[in-house]
Order: sequence, then C-alpha cells, then structure tokens
Amino acid sequence: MFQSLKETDSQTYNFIQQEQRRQREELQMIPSENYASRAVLAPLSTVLCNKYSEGYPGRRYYRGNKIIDGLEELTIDRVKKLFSSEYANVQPLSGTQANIAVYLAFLKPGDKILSMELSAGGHFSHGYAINFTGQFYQLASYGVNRGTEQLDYDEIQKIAEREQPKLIIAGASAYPRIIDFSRFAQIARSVKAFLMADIAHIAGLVAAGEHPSPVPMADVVTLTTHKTLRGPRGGVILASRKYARQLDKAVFPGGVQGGPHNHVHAAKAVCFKEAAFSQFKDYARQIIKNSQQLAADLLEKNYRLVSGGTDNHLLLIDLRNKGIDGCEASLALEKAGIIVNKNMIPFDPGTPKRPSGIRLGTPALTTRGMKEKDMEQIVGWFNEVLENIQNEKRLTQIKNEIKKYAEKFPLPGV
Ligand code: DSN
Repeated sequence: MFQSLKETDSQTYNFIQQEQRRQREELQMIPSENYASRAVLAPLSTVLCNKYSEGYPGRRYYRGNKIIDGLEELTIDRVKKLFSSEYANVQPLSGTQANIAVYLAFLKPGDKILSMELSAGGHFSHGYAINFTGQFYQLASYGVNRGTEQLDYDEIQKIAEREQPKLIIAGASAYPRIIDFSRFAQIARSVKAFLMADIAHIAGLVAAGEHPSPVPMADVVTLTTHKTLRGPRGGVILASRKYARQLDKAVFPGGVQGGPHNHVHAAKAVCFKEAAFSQFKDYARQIIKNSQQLAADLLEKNYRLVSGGTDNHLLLIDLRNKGIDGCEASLALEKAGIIVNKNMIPFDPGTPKRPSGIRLGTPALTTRGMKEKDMEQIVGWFNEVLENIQNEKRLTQIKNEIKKYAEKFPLPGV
C-alpha cells in the first residue's frame, strides 16, 4: 500500500515518513496524544472508507450496508461492555462533536451550561464565549480552590444553586486530580440539572479501573478514543438506554456530521478489544506510576506543580519561580526534542498566548515502554533545557542525546 502511495504521490509519502521519524526521535509528552497499535491503524486505510452509511444499523438511508451494520454493532457492543454502559453511539467524529450532540439532545437555545473554567483546566467545547456554545446557550463556570488548586465541591454546589443550570459538565483537559463524579451527580440532582461527564482525557484510565467511572451516575458520558484509550481519532457517547433515541437523533441527522466514518468504527472496535486485555490494565497503571515519578523528580528540582502533584496521566507546571513563561519553555523544549503544551494555570496572571504554565503527560512515553527510571532521565534533560533556553548549541546536543535514547523504545504502529 505504501509502495503505491510512494509511486503516486511522493510528496504526501515524504510528509508521512518525516512525521514518523519525528514521532520516533522525540519525546511525545502532550498528555492527549498517544501511539495507536498496528492493529488499530490497519482498518483506517481500507475499503471501509468507500461506503456511505448515514443512519444506524438496520435503519440506513443507503443500501448495501449489511456488513457495515454488523461492524457498527460489534463496535457498539464492545464499548458498552468496556464501560458497562446501556447505550453507546460510536459515530461522533471527535470529542467536540460528541459534546455538541449532547447539547442538541438535552438543551434548548438559551438554556444554561455550568462547566469548568478554561484557565482552571476546562475545555473550549464545554461552553465558552469564543465557541458556538457562547452564542446559543447561557454560560456559567466553576474553578478550583485557590489554596488547594483542586475542585471545591461545596463551592460548585453553591454556584449550581445560584445559577440553576440545565446541564452541568464534569470533566477537564488539564486537571491532574481524581474527579469525584458521585459528588457531581449529587449536585446535579439537587438542582435538577442533567450531568454530562466528559472523560476524553481519562477514558483509558476509567476503562482499566484506574479512575472511578462516571457511567453509573452521570446522565451522559462523552469520550475520545485516541488519548489514554490509545485508539483512532474519534468520539463516543455513552448513556442510559432511555436517552438512546434523542442522542442518536442529535448525532445524525440533527447534528453536525453526515456519513459515519466506517473505517474509524473498525479501528475503534479494535481499540475497545485491546483495552479489555489485561495488558491494558498494566499499561494504565504504568501511565500513573510514570506520571507520579515525573512529578516527584520535578518537585525535587524545585518545579512548582499545580495542586502539588498528580493522580492521573498529566501534570501542570507553574513556571513563575523559574522566570520563564509556558510559551518560551515549550519552544525551547521542542528544539531539544521534548514536546509539551504551553498551558494556562489556575488564576494565571499571564495570557493564553503567554501562559505561566506547561502541561505534560505520560500516555505516549508509557506506550513506548518507558518506566520510572526513564522519567528521572527525562527530568534531567527537561531541567537542563529550561536552564539553557538561549544556548542553541546545548539544545541541539540534547536533541541528539534524546534521539539516541528514544531509539531503544520502538515506535508502535509501524
Ligand atoms: N486537544 C485536546 C487536548 O489536548 O486536551 C482537547 O481537545
């Protein structure tokens, strides 16, 4: 297959080769990224992408879908089993589209959403002025406690009582602690709001039993398949079966997408099978061990961690005591082959373009087989980079050292 690509379009082929090399030679520490296995990648370049199948198994708008129906049913059954959910929709093309479908299913224009502030770790699709949600819905937010930098559930209860939202969203893209979904459910029930849990980041940890699951207590759960779950890019909605009709209708035809991506459904099916293996539980446990080791080694080098540490796959570093911002730090780290995000921290005096923090995590490094002792080595390089951000020569030397080190850990999927 790649031979035909090379012959037909050498430019595209070359970009793929270059990106493959970059992923192999650098340390991928963006906590929402991972390496899918060969088995997950395989269905993505198959004839499944040739078929239109708008609708759902047994009720399609197009003929010729008997096989596609079987595939989608298999994918649905596997994800329902993995998360012990009564209902699943596997068609959302991304986590954001899964979230939008939930808003369409549960809200009317003008209803209020209560979600986590972006600077406290929330996500733009949870209701922000710059997002379409800001035009259609009223928005209210909760943050973290200034002292602990963790969710303050008593405070969220008070905000919910004051704001009377129709939908409460529990979930984040930059929160390093366990989320108490039971407490969120109590709060939502007390103000008669729906509860949506967005577990995009932690789906793999939840599937492996390494983070409490919101499925038994939330009205609806959204997730992505490509982060800690280690599948193809895409979204999923889980809920109790009583919401099946309204959620299916919101994804298609009511939502923001057309024909399902059947090749991605097949890759999702493989991902759900892999996530049920006992090796995946070991993997999820190792993600957290690596993350906590990374935290311990950073603390030892006098880095301030938001909330003091981590319970999951990611950490947030407040760089203010180092005299640099997240933008400068992430650029210098990239020059040395360490890929992280610049990120806002709670109560950040900086701006989204020049925030005070960086966000980093361990899902991808753990997939490559790295363990606690490798985290110690990585923190050594990390610290050297941030102490030498103007020293281009040293940054290049570190890049070469990392390249050599990374060679010991084969790139999955190739
Ligand atoms: N892009 C994802 C993340 O990095 O957290 C969220 O959309």
